[in-house]
Amino acid sequence: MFKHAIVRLPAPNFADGLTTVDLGIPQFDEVLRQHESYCHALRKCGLQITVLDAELEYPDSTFVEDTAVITPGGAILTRPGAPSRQGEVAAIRPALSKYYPDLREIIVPGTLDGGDICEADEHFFLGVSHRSNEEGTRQLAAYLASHGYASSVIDVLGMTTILHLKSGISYVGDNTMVVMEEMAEDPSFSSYNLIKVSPEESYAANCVRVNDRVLIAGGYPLLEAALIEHGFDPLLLDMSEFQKMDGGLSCLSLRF
Ligand code: CIR
Repeated sequence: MFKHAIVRLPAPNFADGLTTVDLGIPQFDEVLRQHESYCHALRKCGLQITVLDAELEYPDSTFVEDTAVITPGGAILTRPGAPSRQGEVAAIRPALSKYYPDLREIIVPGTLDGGDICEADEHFFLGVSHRSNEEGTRQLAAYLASHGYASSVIDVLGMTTILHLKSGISYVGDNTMVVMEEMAEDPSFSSYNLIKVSPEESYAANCVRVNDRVLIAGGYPLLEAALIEHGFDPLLLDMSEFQKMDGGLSCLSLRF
């Protein structure tokens, strides 16, 4: 069960952040509205939320998930792979250290984005991507092992359609993995029940189990129906403005 989440308000220069997609410029009033709905959804799932102020210096800083990896036993700050995002880590530290006084950190030459880390109960999948390097995943694996967690690496460097590992897979509990069709044959997932996401709905593969609900992006009826069929209770969120900046649903919060 999650009890808390940390989110950060989008800054007025949100549209100046990094993106690889060509979906238009996010409309700031709509960005704020969608962010507010996201916070409302987390509260509805029973979470107490810390809402951090917008950080003008870091237009991508509303994507807080990339700055830390949290386990039931402790938390570790990351070292984001995009140089423009590395300062976000110092900005999240005070909020996180209230809950995790013994914060660890990924250090040079490691790079790691939280979006590359998928926790599936006692096992963590660590993505090597254009943001997270092997050294970063090696440091995280050692940290996780010291807390009794197993991990394995999945290389997504060759996948041009996703930014992070979790853009393509999400663990939703009950031994079930939501997975983009093109990753579904990966032997790493052979012991899970798979909910496959068709190519036209691939953005929705990034979803989040929060207590009794699964938060998913709205407008993806096949995935919504598949989740219901598997006994999950989806909660739909409008994500269009975050999608324009390559942002998935999970990256808007740190949950613990
Ligand atoms: C970036 O490119 O870093 C941001 N514009 C989007 C980060 C999304 N993070 C995530 O999905 N974990």
